[in-house]
Amino acid sequence: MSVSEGTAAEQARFQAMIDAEQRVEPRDWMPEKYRRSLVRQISQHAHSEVVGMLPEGNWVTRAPSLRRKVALLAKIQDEGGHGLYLYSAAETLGVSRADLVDQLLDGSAKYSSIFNYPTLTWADIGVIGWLVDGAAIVNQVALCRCSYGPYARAMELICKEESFHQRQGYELVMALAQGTPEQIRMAQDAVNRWWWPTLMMFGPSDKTSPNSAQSMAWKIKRRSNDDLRQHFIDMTVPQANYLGLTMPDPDLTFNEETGQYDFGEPDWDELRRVVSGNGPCNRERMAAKRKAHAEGAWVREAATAHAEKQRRRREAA
Ligand code: FAQ
Repeated sequence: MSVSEGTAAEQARFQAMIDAEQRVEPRDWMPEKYRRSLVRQISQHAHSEVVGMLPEGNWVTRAPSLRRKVALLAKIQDEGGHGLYLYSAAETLGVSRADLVDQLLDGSAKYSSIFNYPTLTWADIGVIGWLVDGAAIVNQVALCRCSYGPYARAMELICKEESFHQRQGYELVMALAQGTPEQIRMAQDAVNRWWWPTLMMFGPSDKTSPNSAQSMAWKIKRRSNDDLRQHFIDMTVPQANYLGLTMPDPDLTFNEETGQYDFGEPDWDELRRVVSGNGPCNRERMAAKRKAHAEGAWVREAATAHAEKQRRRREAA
């Protein structure tokens, strides 16, 4: 990997690759700002996957049946795996996973706002699968065409697993929506609490998103925040209609002319508050991550010692 300011020829070759839809690989020369923007986005994405295990982990011991418990455990394990792929993709850009994790733990790195909301009832677990994984897929399908090879390839595998997560969430919510009046009420309450935070996952509006224009020009991002949000809404509202559930937005209406749903304005102040560390569960999430990291220190030490012993053995042979 070469990340200097670059010669005119290197810059031209990089731009030609982007224009020709060729993937940039770790050994190719790339502008330093392109590299840094990728490290920023991929590491935030990795942190989101691992912090995202916490709200769901909260319900493992309370899943209502063995079948639901197994599905939830498998999903949470998948999210941990996604974090590992993504940390590895970031490492191809010359940063270490240990440094990225330190940035998460010292509070200097961001992770998705959505994981700072509490999971109050079992219905929240279904709604996370249906809405949160649904939103993640819409975003990540576009990222499968990201110009940086290792990130795009990680996205392809992750999208396949997220599709399964979304299906299990939808099936769980359907069971509740077809259940007793109390179960229906619980499902609707979860939708009411998660709908707006899910829409905020796509980031600020295009008018105020500082990174979008450059990321789109470099083909890191293929679709804008607002474009993806609209696509998610158009896809999801008919699913809610089928379930007999409603979204908590009085302005949500189908527009016959555009063929899309019109919707109300998300509370951008709330997004800013949550992203800056003041959401309902930010402190709890970070405390849990710091505790797990401290308690796992001996595992990292043992694995490093084992790897070192293996290396010496190979050298001696
Ligand atoms: N939360 O200029 P933009 C999942 C930040 S994975 C927190 O628009 P950009 C799987 C943004 O980073 C979910 N921060 O930024 C799962 C930037 O800060 P910076 C995660 C946010 O990068 C499911 C600043 O605001 N997915 O759910 C948020 O062009 C269930 C300005 O924003 C990804 O990370 C937010 N919602 O677009 C796991 C996908 N929105 O860096 C467990 C990859 C914005 O300048 C259970 N990432 N910010 O300091 C992306 O597509 C993009 O990075 C966006 C933001 C769309 C998130």
